[in-house]
Amino acid sequence: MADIASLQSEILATVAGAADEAALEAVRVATLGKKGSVSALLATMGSLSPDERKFQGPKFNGLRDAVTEAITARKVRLADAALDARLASETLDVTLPSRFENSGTVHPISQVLEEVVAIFAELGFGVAEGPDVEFDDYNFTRLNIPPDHPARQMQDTFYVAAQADGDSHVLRTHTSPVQVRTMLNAKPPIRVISPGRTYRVDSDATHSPMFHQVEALVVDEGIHLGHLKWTVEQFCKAFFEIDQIELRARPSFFPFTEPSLEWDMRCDRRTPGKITFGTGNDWLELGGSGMVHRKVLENCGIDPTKYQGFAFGFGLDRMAMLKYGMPDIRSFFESDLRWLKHYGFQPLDIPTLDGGLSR
Ligand code: 2NM
Repeated sequence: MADIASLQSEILATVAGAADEAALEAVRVATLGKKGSVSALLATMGSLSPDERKFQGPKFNGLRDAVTEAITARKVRLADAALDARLASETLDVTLPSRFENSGTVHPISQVLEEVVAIFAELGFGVAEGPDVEFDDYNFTRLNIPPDHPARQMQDTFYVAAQADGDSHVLRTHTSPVQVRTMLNAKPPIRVISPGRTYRVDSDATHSPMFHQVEALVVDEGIHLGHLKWTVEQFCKAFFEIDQIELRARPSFFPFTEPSLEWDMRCDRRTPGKITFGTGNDWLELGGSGMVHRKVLENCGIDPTKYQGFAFGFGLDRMAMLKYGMPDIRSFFESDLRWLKHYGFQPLDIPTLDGGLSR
């Protein structure tokens, strides 16, 4: 009968010496495999007398368990070492461009946002942001929108369930509350745009319950309608990339501006599905504007006897649709890969005024 203790230490030494997973597998086959040394020993149990079996059985089983355990442990060590070696030897160049067929595209809204930011940056405007879930106070009250104003109605506004702080919240219906926050926190001169998501209870081909707005705000001494018109004009020329435009102002009403104006741009829509800007006999609605109401300035801690302001706002989605000829606002939010491939922009084409906004 073999000396089990010395057989075990011999096998464990071989296990410990196995240099890789293949060598270890060879040891396993040679010991625990069908024709292995340990298996052969276990096979002799059947021919032992009951007394011998009682004596040798536990030793055989102990040997098999010790060898199994040693091989398993060694296997884990070797696998870890193999992974470490692989990680050390393989490198991944994350700066390599992706394959064209796998690369994503810049969403038209992101592209148009970049274009708008670039245009206003050139004019000296900063970018201000605020939360989508906004205080009722900032979204309505401070903007001179009284409690009974139709804009507050449940049919138009997404109200948010009461919060622990007791304040009333809404999903902002415009980005004007960002302008409120800006005026509360900064001293004139103020020149900011506030791009972002806005929410209204509305859905059809030209309205989405979530859409994007950009508003511009200028507050300083001696600001007047001329500054407003010039800024709208500069923006439109740069955004639509045309030198000659004609703007038309219509009187309007917003609670937060006085006077209030809406701007149209001359265009040609005689060919169905196509708009040309600058010439033609038609008018395209751009957005609303006005001189910031003195009550709004007061509500935001600005002295209306010293400072004046103008503001205007437009829909980013609408601007994208007009510039790039997209017929349905809902397609912006459907994540249809074919649509994104068709209308999306290349990630490295950053819009600049001198390089061209929309290459
Ligand atoms: C518009 C139209 C007219 C506007 C007003 C203000 C604020 F906060 F200064 F009062 N921000 N934006 C404004 C004015 C927005 O969007 C159609």
